[in-house]
Amino acid sequence: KPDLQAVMESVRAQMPEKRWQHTIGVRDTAIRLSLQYGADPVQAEWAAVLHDVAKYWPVEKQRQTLVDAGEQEPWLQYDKPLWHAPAGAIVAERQYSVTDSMILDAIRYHTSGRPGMTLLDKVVCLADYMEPGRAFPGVDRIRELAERSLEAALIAGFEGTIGQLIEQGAPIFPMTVLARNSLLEELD
Ligand code: DGI
Ligand code: FE
Ligand code: FE
Ligand code: FE
Repeated sequence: KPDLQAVMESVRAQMPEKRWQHTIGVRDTAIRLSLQYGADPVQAEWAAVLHDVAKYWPVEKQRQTLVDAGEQEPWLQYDKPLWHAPAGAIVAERQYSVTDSMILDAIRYHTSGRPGMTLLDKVVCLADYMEPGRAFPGVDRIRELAERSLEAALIAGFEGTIGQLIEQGAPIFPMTVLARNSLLEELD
């Protein structure tokens, strides 16, 4: 397995300090949620450290990464802020030698979500929404919901994102809608 400390230094060098602090917040939160809900904290830490590795790459490099990898999902037909997630999964595998498909998928779907999210997917995506550095309207409610239900908290997160996109007149990546529908079915 690759060395986490070395990967962290490399990831840190590819982003501004503020984004690195976000990454640390996601890592700490993802580990805590893992212990609370029974995910593997080691998988959560790896996914968290790498989740935004491609966030500050030029969008053209993000696009090229997806094209070169023969990505099947139509990410490129939707908003650019979606691209860094699958690009991050590709670089985690090819550049950082991560072979665990659970970790790679948690990175790949950390922005969009997906139907049938795994426990690890949920922990990483939710940690991304609620890490201590996040301050957007509704984040406190997400943190409250996270104390009793990963699914309810994530639904609130996606509903906030979808609401924002609608307000902006922006398209919604269909997988985000499917992710929310799937989480609704999981609620008791
Ligand atoms: O990378 P981060 O800022 O830590 O967080 P993220 O990966 O969740 O955010 C990416 C942005 O993508 C988020 O501000 C909303 C935007 N976005 C654009 N279109 C969509 C979308 N997010 C989702 N979930 N679905 C979309 O269709
Ligand atoms: Fe992200
Ligand atoms: Fe997110
Ligand atoms: Fe993030």
